[in-house]
Amino acid sequence: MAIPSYAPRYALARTVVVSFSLLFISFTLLFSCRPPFKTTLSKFSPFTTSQTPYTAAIIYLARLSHADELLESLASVNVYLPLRDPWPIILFHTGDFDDTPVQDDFLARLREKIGGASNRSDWDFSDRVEFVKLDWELPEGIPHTKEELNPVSPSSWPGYHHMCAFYSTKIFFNPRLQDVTYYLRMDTDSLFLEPLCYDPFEVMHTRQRSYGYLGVGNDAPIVTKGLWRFIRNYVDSHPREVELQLNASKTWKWPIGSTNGDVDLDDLSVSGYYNNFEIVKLEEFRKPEVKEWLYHLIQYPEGFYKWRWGDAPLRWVTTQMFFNIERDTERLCGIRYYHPYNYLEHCDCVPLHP
Ligand SMILES: Nc1nc2c(ncn2[C@@H]2O[C@H](COP(=O)(O)OP(=O)(O)OP(=O)(O)O)[C@@H](O)[C@H]2O)c(=O)[nH]1
Ligand SMILES: *[C@@H]1O[C@H](CO)[C@@H](O)[C@H](O)[C@H]1NC(C)=O
Ligand SMILES: *[C@@H]1O[C@H](CO)[C@@H](O)[C@H](O)[C@H]1NC(C)=O
Ligand SMILES: [Mg+2]
Repeated sequence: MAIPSYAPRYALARTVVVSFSLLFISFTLLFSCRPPFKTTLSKFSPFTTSQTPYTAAIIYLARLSHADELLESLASVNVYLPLRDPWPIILFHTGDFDDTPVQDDFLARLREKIGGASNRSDWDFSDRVEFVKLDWELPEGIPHTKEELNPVSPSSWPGYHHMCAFYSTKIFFNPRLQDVTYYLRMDTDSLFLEPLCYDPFEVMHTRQRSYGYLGVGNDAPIVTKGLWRFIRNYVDSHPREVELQLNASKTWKWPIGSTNGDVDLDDLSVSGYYNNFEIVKLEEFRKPEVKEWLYHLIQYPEGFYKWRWGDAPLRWVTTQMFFNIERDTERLCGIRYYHPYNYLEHCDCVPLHP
């Protein structure tokens, strides 16, 4: 079945090919200078909390096999993203970019792509690129072969599953990001299409947001098996830390018909941010109560490695559980952006300081 271009394959992500009824292809899915002087500063100037210093980074999870599309994406960052400071561009990888000649070659190609070897401003951009290696190992407690584990999405196992676990949980605790206030994630297949009329980090910081996004879709039930029950159990055991917040939320919805057993929870999709672009204020995801939830997820490795729970729905669930959505999240408008299978409703670009 051909899926129309505005509909993702199951939405958020790549998965196994199943022509699951359209009903369930629910449609489209489509930080820090932990400011070292924060306390001191606010002591002296209590009315300028939004002026506290911050640091930022643009991050990718890179693969040498996708170097061409990564170069396109980086070129779009170079021309279209106006940033107050030349923040680092961190390319996380799992070993394929480890050798210096490979890195040098990639950076030379980047300079060639964005301008020409003698252009100093192109050097400035490529000088900001860093390579950071991740060690991905299958966790204890699950079979380490595909045959024994029998994952729902075998064709992408285990790389894609590692990616989901990385972006859902581990990213917040990565040592390179320890002193980064905000990260902006791009995927190798993410592209900016036109100039943006503001610096998105400045918007996040000025408005004191914890999570910035472009749109919301959902992941199909085939890749969220067991997730609703996992959430329900966690919420039931954390009435004060989590249930109170969800009860008060205008955006959180438990699946209809699930309480009386009319509907099998495994047949219901879970919403998710299109987080192939996102801005995250890291320290907000390191608060003890969030950490406890993330740790709970890690303690159930089948979630990521067998059932292929995605980082997109988990980002949605985590922000819903712990943030005040109206106060803490920002839909970043006016970003002309492309990622395969995501449908984004356009909203106009409004400069931060018109
Ligand atoms: N190093 C590495 N990176 C990966 C792997 N799988 C995915 N990624 C990266 O993780 C990011 C998300 O992967 P995508 O394949 O674009 O995921 P997706 O957007 O959900 O699925 P698509 O619909 O295929 O685009 C991209 O930057 C990928 O390059 C992997 O096995 N190894
Ligand atoms: C150098 O590159 C920048 C952007 O990458 C471009 O705007 C500028 O025109 C280039 N200058 C020259 C002399 O090529
Ligand atoms: C949340 O709402 C449900 C349903 O109205 C109620 O049973 C539950 O006690 C509430 N939980 C808290 C912690 O207020
Ligand atoms: Mg992608």
